[in-house]
Amino acid sequence: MIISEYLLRTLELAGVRHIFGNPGTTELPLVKACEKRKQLQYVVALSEVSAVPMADGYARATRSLGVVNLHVAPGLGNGMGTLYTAGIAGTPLLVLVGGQDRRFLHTNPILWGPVEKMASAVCKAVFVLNTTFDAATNIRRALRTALTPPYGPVALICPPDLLETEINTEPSAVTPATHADLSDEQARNYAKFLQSAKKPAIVAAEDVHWNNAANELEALADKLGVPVYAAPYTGVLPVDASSPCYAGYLPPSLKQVAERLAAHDALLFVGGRGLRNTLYSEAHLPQCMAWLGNDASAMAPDGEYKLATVTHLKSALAEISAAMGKTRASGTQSARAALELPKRSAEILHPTLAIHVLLEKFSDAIWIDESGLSTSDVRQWMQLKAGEYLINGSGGIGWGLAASVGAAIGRPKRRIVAVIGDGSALYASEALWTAGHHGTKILLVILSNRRYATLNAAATRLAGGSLKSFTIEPPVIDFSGLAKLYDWDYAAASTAREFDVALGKLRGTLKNNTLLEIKLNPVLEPVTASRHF
Ligand SMILES: Cc1ncc(C[n+]2csc(CCOP(=O)(O)OP(=O)(O)O)c2C)c(N)n1
Ligand SMILES: [Mg+2]
Repeated sequence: MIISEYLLRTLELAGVRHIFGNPGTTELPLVKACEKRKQLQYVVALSEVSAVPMADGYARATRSLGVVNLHVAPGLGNGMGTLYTAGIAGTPLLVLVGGQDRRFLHTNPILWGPVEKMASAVCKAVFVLNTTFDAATNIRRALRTALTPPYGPVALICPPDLLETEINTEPSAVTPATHADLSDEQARNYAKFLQSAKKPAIVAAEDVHWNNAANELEALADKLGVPVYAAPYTGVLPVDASSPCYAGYLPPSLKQVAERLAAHDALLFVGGRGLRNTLYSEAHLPQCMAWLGNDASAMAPDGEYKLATVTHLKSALAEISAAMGKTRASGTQSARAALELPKRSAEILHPTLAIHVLLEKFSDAIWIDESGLSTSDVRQWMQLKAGEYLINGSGGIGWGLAASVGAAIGRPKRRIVAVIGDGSALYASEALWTAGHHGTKILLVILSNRRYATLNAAATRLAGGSLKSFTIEPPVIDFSGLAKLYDWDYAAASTAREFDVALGKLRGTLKNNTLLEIKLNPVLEPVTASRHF
C-alpha cells in the first residue's frame, strides 16, 4: 500500500476519526487518501490559526488524540501560536506538516523553509518521513510519542512524493508507553504527607483530565476533607465544580496565590508543571510541598518538593486513598467562598449577571471560556463537570472560538457554549465557517464591550490608567455581519430585559449555530475583575 494509506490506517487503529487542517498542494496525497476512508474525515479549516485550536478543542473535549495538518513553512508558522498553547496545556496533538517534494527540494521551491526547526520550537518531538525504509517506523514512533505522557504536540513531516510511494508493510496498532503505578511505600508516603499536615490542600492541573482521574481526586479530597484548587490557567477543569471540595481557580498572581493558600501548611500538587502566573509580584509559599504528575520538568513554585513522582494519576490517587486506611467522614462544606451578585435592573445588563444566568441555563453544557475580564466570574459560579470547562491555558487568546468548533465536532450530542470576549473572537473567526459546514449547533456568546478591557485593567495597575489604544471602536464591530457571513443565527441584547427575551428563544436544541451578542456598558466591570491578575 502507499504510505499515506499506511499512515491513515495506523491513525484509525488509534481511534482517530478526524484530521483538522488547511490543505495545500503538499497535502494532496493526504486529502485524497482521506476521501477514500470511511471512518476518517479531513475537516477543512479556512486557516491554520483556526485548524490548530479546533484539533486542540476536539482533543480536550473527547479526551483523545487530536490530529492537525499544516501546509509547509507558512502554514506551520500560522499555526505556531496555538501549537504553543496546546503544548502549555499539555494536549496530545499529532501535527502532520506538509513537507516539500524531495525531487526538487534543492531548487528552493516556494513554501519550503526550516520546518523541522520551526516545529521543534513548539513540539515536544519532531519526526520526518525520509525514505521508504524509515516511513512506517517514523509514523509509528511519532504516534507513540504523541500518545505517551507528558502530552503535547508532536510533529511528523510528510513529503508528498513519499506519501504516494508503495511500502510493503501492514498497519497494526501502536502501543503507547505508560507510567508505572506507585509502589506501596510511595503511596504510604503520600498518605502520610497529607495525614500528618494540619490543614493540607490540593492544587490540581491538566494531567488529572488526561489521566481520567477526576473521580479519584475527588474521592481522595473527600476522604480527608481537603479543598482542591485548580492551578492558575489550568486548560481543562480537573474536578467537578459542583463538588464540595472544589475551592475555585487560583488567580494567576503569585501574591494572590500565596494569600489564598496562606491557611494551608501542606500542598499536594496533582499534575501540572508549576504555577502559571502573570504580572510580576513578590510571593513566598512556605508550605511543605509534594507533587504527582506526568511531566518531570515540573518545578516547585517555591523551595523543593518533599516528594515527587512521575506516575499515572488515576491509579496513584486511588492507591493513596487506600493507603490512608479509614478516616473520619469529613462532611466537607463547600470550599468555594460565596460572593454576592449585583442587583438586577431590567434596563441594565451587568456582565456578572449575564454570566450567572448563562451558567444556570446551560449548566449541562461543555463550556469554552475566553471571556476576558469575565473569566473569574465564570469560575466563581460555575457548576460544570470535570473536563467540561476549557480555557486556552497559555494566556494566548484567539483560541476559544475555534476550539469550540473542534469540541462540537468531537461531541456532537452535547451542547457547546463558548463565551468569548469581542477582542478574542476576532483572531480566528473564520472557524465559524467550519462550524456551519459541519452543521454543529454551537451557542457562541460574544461579550461586546468594544474594549480590550483586560489590558485596560493591567494598564490601570501598571501604567496609571486606561490607554486609548485598547478601545476598539470606532468603527463599532457589527457581529451580526459576522453571523451573516457564515450563515449563523444571530441575537443581541443590551439590557436584562432583552437578554431574557433572547434566552427564551434559545430553549431546547438549537436549530442552527447561534451567535448571541451581549452589548455591554464598559463602565460596568465583572465583580471579580480584581482577581484577573
Ligand atoms: C495571542 C495573544 N495576543 C495578544 C494578547 C494580549 N491580550 C490579552 S487580553 C487582550 C484583550 C482581550 O479582549 P477581549 O477578548 O475583548 O476581552 P476583555 O479584555 O475586553 O474582557 C489582549 C489583546 C494575548 N493574551 N494573546
Ligand atoms: Mg472586550
